[in-house]
Amino acid sequence: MAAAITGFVAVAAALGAGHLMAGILLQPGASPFLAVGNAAIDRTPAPIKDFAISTFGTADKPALLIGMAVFLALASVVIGLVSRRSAVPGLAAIAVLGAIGALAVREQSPQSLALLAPVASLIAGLAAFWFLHRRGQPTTDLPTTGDAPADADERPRRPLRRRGFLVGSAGVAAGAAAATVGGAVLERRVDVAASRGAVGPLVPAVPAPPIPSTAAFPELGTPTFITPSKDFYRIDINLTVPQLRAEDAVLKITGLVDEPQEITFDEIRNMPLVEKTITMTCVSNEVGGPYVSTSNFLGVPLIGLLDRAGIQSGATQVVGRSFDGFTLGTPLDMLRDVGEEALLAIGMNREPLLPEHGFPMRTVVPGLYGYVSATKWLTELRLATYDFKPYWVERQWDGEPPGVVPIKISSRIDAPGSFQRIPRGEVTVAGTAWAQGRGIEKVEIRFDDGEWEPAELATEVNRNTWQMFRLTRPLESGTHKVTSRATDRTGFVQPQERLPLITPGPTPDGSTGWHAIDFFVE
Ligand SMILES: Nc1nc2c(c(=O)[nH]1)N[C@H]1C(S)=C(S)[C@@H](COP(=O)(O)O)O[C@H]1N2
Ligand SMILES: [Mo]
Repeated sequence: MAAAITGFVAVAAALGAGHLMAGILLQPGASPFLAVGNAAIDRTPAPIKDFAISTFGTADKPALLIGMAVFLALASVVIGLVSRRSAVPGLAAIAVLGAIGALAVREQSPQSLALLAPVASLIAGLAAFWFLHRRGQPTTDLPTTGDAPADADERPRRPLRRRGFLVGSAGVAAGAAAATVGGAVLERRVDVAASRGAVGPLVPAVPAPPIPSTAAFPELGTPTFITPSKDFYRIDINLTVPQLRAEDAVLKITGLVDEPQEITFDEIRNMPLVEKTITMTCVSNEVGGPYVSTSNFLGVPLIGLLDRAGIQSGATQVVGRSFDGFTLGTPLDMLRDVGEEALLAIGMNREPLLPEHGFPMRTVVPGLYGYVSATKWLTELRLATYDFKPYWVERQWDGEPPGVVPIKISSRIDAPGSFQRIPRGEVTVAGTAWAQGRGIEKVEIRFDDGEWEPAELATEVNRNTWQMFRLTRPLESGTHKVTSRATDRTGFVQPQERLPLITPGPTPDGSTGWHAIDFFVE
């Protein structure tokens, strides 16, 4: 028991010390535990990452952290148990864990100072293990043992020794907890909330047209037309939200340009802001899935900023780089096609971006999936060729033409819910369809594999947003199935064939297939 506690508490001390030092350094990413998690994410092959996203949804990161914590807890107990006789295996194992932490921090953190965190971790882990191991050893000579005859003195001293161990391990555990909390508190010194609060009201020079109340049927179960910012889907590779203050943010425009630029957040904030209503979609969204949301984005036209720098003729790809080093690439000609609609955004719904959605600035390109267009925590736009391989391209999700495809047409039934029981009488089916860039021409509904019937479309807002639909029919009691399919303004019909997201090769490039729901009429 003492051996297990020794291993467990020593590893906790190591993690706590690392977290505290990361807080002192103001580099959350230097915390060895988080760095190992981020390094693991970087190494996860795209299909597995995709599986994680579709299984755990946005909880994939807590799931990873909990998994790591459980693994470490078990490993630490084993480390303690195998060190009952000698401290050497435990010390060696802690040194190995420390080295893994240091390697991960070196990889994940651009600054060499960050290495102080895993070093602190290592020292704390070794010291705590050594200290507790000595106290937990019934056969080790403690200073109080003196040279009294073993047999006579063993009985009265045992409880004392055990108490010494328990007090020692409780003390170390409390220290580890305090260090962890301290690290978290210290990190708050980068006060992104205050920075965001200080941005002040964002008023567009060119507001988006108001959303008609007839554009959605939330009373029937469709989403509201504009997604409340806090409910906007979130997808990124980050375990912790990158903390970049507006006052520290500078956008560099580099690469194949005549005049490289450095534009501060304040300069952008003081440009005439335009507002665009755009529906964003993640390539990992399964048919019927939740990774699609709509916002009034506020910012300045992206292409105008790039043209200001003078794009050179060899450029084919616009690489967005994020504060944490993440990169993505947008084909320049696709960006040009979208024209003034693509934004360097600083706001959503008239407020500064939420930290999770890229505060202080990000890009948004209507019609393209997020992973090839929507860099959050943006720090640089580099005009490049396809020789540059962004994060996901390097990991097999093809970003080169024809790899970059426009967002695929899709429709989703939001009501009735899957397996919902509905009172006898009329059934109203309502849902959402999108084909950003092309617009929705019609949505058809079919009950129980019967004839397709056109649904009523809600008022269209613009071709870059989703469009709601509804249809009411009397249905007999029993189990029913309802299927939807949409057609875009070019006449392209949402295909029936379901392409799995997890396929070998340069896919996924977005899910296809019809959405169907089973429900029950009483
Ligand atoms: N810096 C950064 N930007 C990123 C990502 C990321 O992992 N890091 N993920 C992209 C993906 S895959 C999507 S779908 C969108 C999601 O943006 P949201 O979280 O604001 O909805 O952000 C994109 N921008
Ligand atoms: Mo995505």
